[in-house]
Amino acid sequence: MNNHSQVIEQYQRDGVVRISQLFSAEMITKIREELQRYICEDLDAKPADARTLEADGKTIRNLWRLEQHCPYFRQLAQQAELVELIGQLVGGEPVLCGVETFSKPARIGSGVPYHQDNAYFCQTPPDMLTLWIAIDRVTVENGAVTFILGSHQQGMLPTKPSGVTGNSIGLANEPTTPKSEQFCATLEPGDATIHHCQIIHHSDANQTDQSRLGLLFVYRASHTKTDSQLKHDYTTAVTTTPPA
Ligand SMILES: O=C(O)CCC(=O)C(=O)O
Repeated sequence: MNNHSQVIEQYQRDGVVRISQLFSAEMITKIREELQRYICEDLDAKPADARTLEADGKTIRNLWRLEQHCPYFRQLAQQAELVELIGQLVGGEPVLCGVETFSKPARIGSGVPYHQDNAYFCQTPPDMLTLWIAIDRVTVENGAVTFILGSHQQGMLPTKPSGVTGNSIGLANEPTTPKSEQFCATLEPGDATIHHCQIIHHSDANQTDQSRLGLLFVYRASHTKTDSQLKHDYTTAVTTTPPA
C-alpha cells in the first residue's frame, strides 16, 4: 500500500486521498465473481433494504449491508492491514459500519446529489470515513465521484431531503465551487479513495457504455456517538425515499 504517513497527511488536509492499486487484478476478479454470486444466489432472499434499484425497476443501483449478508465481504473489510490504516485515519478503534456498492451501470446509472456522508451516518465527533474501491475503470464520463477538497473542515452544512432513492438527503444549497476546481476521482480497477464523512461530494449519471462499479467499506471510530439532530433530519429524509 502507498506510504501511510502521506496518506494520513493528505486525508487530514484535503478530506480525501487516492490510493493506487489497493487491490490486485486477481482480487478484483474475485470480488466481481463474489458480487455476481451474491446477486444471483442470495439477494432475492434478503430484506428489501438490501438493495436499491435504478428507475427502470430492475437494474441494481446499490447493494446495502453486505457486511451483514455476505461473510466474504465482511472479512474482506476487516483484514488487518486495512483496519490498521483506517484506525490511524479515524483516530481510534475502527468499527466496520457498512459494505455496499454504488454500481452505476452503463447508460442507466443515476447521479448522486451533493452531500456530506455524515448526514446519513449522524456521528459525533465525525471520525468516520469511506473506503471507495474501483471495481471497474472510473472516468470523468462514466460518473467519477467528485470532491470539494478541504470541505470536511467546514462542519455539517444545512441539508434537505433530496427525493433521490438511495441518496435521500443532500445539501440544502449547491456548492459554488466550479466543477473545474473539484477533485474528480478517476481510478483504475483496484485503485481506491478514502474520504472523510464531512467532505462535500457528488457524482453524475453514467451516460456511457462502460459500467462504473464501486465497492464501499464504511468505518467509524468506536468512540463516536449518534447526534440526535442529524439523526432527526436523516430520519425525515429517509422516510420519504427509503432505504438510504
Ligand atoms: O459512488 C458514487 O457515485 C457516490 C458515492 C458516495 O456518495 C459516497 O461514497 O458517499
